[in-house]
Amino acid sequence: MVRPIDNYHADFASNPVIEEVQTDILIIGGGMAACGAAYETVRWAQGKYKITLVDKAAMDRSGAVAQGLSAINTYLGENSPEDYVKMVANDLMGITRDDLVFDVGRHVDETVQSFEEWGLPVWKAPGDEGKSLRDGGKPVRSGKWQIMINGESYKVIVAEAAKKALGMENIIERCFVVKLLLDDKDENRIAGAVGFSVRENKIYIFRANTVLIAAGGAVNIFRPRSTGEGMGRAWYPVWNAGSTYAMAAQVGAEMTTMENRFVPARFKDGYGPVGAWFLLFKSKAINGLGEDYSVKNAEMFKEYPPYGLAHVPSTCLRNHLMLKEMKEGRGPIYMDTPTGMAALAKNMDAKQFKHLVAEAWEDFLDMCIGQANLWAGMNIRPEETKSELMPTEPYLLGSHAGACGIWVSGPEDMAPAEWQWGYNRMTTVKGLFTAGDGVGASGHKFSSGSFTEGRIAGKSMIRFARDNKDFKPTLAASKEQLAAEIYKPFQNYLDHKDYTTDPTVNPNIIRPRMVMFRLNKMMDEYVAGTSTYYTTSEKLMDVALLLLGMLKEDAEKMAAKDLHELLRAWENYHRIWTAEMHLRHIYFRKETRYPGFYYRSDYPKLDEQEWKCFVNSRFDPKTKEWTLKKVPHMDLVPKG
Ligand code: SFD
Ligand code: AMP
Repeated sequence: MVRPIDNYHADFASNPVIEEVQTDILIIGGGMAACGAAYETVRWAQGKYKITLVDKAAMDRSGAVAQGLSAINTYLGENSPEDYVKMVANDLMGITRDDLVFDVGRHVDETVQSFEEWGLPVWKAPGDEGKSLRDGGKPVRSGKWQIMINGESYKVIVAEAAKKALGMENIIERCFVVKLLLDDKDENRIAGAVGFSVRENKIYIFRANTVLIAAGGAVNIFRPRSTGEGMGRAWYPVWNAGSTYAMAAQVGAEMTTMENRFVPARFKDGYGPVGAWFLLFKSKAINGLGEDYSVKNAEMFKEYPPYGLAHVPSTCLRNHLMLKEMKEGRGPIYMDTPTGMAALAKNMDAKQFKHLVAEAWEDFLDMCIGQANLWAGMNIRPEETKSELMPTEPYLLGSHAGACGIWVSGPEDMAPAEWQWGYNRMTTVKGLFTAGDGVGASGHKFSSGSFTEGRIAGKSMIRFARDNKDFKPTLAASKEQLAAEIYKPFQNYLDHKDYTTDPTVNPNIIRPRMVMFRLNKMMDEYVAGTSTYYTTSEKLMDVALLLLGMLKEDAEKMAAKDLHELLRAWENYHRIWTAEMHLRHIYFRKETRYPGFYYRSDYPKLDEQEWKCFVNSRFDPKTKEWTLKKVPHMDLVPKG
């Protein structure tokens, strides 16, 4: 139970227990990538290194896979890694790192086969029931890359493997990591991190030789469509607040593709994913007049380069076609579930059809329970009633159909010299690694690819630890200084709480909820959120920069009355940093690279000549200044 600090002894804010943890390898996060890293580091450590994992929540149900999933979206099977590279490049409008994508592609199947061995039920083609993937069992494919699973307990199964590998004595759950620490003696060298318990009056100071930052993507940067009574519903996990991007940027890691975002088309209000409906249940999305707008508007694709000649147009362009209908008043957009299911039912008997209906519900019960609840509440039977679709608020992530993240060193056997500086998946900060949503310019990893990338990074970290075994981390700040910084929102509250009787109105302090609302509104209105149909311009972003500056100033006065609010305060600091990067990158890229995800009204076209390149940024921890630059793009796998 979270109690307000007034009920604690008065020195709660100034006198936390401080636990110092010395470790060789620190894994921040307990999601898919972190579990992969835990599993793999233990394999290569051979008992010689101490490995510690810290998660803000409980690993069994933390991160994006908390509710489970109904499909694994990256399983190559009969497809080649080269083909996978082309698909990813196509989907992300040509600007991806082929070396990183290829690396995931060549290893991902082994991961999925292990998941099955650990107990994850994978659907099998008729005749292959009972035959494992590793033994050549054919999965039920919903699409070229996707396979179906009974995945309600997906995360529990994956977390169990990681926990067994590491041992619970090396795992700290319910500790929110606030910031990374650089070494005091060696510039641009990671030395540790600090965090706080969300349950106890306790602060953790970690000293480490090498650190993996794998704390997922960023949600609630933009005003969500679900406000008021629906507040709290989102497609991506609300508890991932941009910690990966913010903490890495703060210590000077080079970031990439932060202008990218993911605006998923989802079942309206419940945020149910659409993939299985398009692919497995063969449904079509139609406009309010019943027209298949993907066919009707297909000419619009021709304006954009067919990068990888993939068999489906990119995700942002699919949105682009849908938005045209919405803007021109031909909404609402529907997923025509009855027609899709009726077509499938033609070759089915009554029992098989009942099974199909059960699977339709299970798709959501496995990964997005709120959507099934909404269906029940709205009297929707998918075999009889269409469901509305809607493009959601933007999310920042690097593992789904999005590519923002950190710039990392690539695999030794594939990355060109410019993309390689020693250790696979190491950021530009020595000893700091990342994976999953953290790695930029290489989306479409999904759950399986994120775990795989965690494994790749983990193996590399062991090599780094071995090569740097004499390193002794030195921290610049004292433990008391670090504790005071983390608990500052408590102090702000204690110092000013009695000034007014209304706890939400106080001229001296601001509550985390209000800060989030301000950020959400500003990003929505000026940085291409839903209220402008994802449109912005330099002039709008000038206002955003001004407002963000003021918000940052006020956020210094964020006040927390209990541990829960302290968590909310620090999530907001991470969100603000992430929002700033997103804004600065969109500002810098003077074109509309991702129509359907965002539009620059002052540069409405995609400009292949000037902008077929990465945009990278760096915050200098010493000067506190941002620099942005273009970085040449290279095709390592031919795309013609
Ligand atoms: O249907 C801190 N995803 C799907 N992947 C698939 O393979 N198939 C699907 O069907 C997918 N779909 C889907 C997906 C996600 C969601 C939410 C839905 C549907 C509803 C995507 C994958 O889940 C995603 O790509 C991976 O999980 C990404 O892995 P990773 O490791 O990068 O992120 P994470 O799993 O969210 O883990 C983050 C961890 O960090 C912790 N954390 N810990 C300490 N301190 C901090 N400051 C922290 N901040 C965060 C979190 O607790 C968590 O452990 S579908 O839409 O396509
Ligand atoms: P989603 O449910 O939208 O997250 O998508 C799940 C998977 O299906 C991802 O691999 C998507 O790229 C893919 N997908 C979603 N919609 C479509 C579509 N209309 N056509 C082809 N693939 C899709």
